[in-house]
Amino acid sequence: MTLDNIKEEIEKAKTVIILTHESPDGDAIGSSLAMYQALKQMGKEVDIVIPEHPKTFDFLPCANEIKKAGRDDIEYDLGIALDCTDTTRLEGFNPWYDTAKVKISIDHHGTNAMFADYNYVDPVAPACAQILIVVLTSMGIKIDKDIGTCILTGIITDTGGFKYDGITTETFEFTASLMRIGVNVSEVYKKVLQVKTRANFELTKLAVNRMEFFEDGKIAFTYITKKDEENANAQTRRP
Ligand SMILES: [Mn+2]
Repeated sequence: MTLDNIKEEIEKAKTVIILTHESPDGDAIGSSLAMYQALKQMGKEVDIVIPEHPKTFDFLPCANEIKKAGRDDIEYDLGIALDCTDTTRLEGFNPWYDTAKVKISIDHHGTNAMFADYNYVDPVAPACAQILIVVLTSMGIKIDKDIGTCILTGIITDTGGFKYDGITTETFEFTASLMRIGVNVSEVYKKVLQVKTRANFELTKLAVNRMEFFEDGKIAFTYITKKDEENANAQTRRP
């Protein structure tokens, strides 16, 4: 079974690189940081590479350990892609994934291209982070407050705050179990969905000002550019 293979490969690996999709959201970052901490708990030499991400997620445990690039002096024993439908979405950092001796992908998109050696894809899960509960538990990892906060961030982001189709009884059971170990669910909720950074506000302003309506107001169109994001200083970039 895939899950057994994944467990086995993770146990065997000494060096691991964790990657996620470009323009990472809370699920991408939360899932990656949860896996990163789990592998650290297991004593692995692990790198998490996310060249830039919205500042909203700077509060997450271990966010300051995220790297801009992988190591070029080694070929990683294992590459893990999270929340990622295909390798083109790994952007310019797929060389480290491509050269990894074994590749794992854990994802919840029905369109996943099954590009890895071991693909654990559950299209019914509302977030990649929710799949990690199963994966990490099967690996014997203790989901502590920090790992739980990262997983919760992924779930809250991808369910729009528990409101989209796809949330399950497990979503709430897991959230309840996090509350029991002291995770402040309402604080995470506010930080992820309600706090507006200055950059966020500036970008919203631009988007609203550029909005155009078509088809009798049934369709609204607007945009922001990469340049706008840079001007608003919206992203945390790794040096
Ligand atoms: Mn996701």
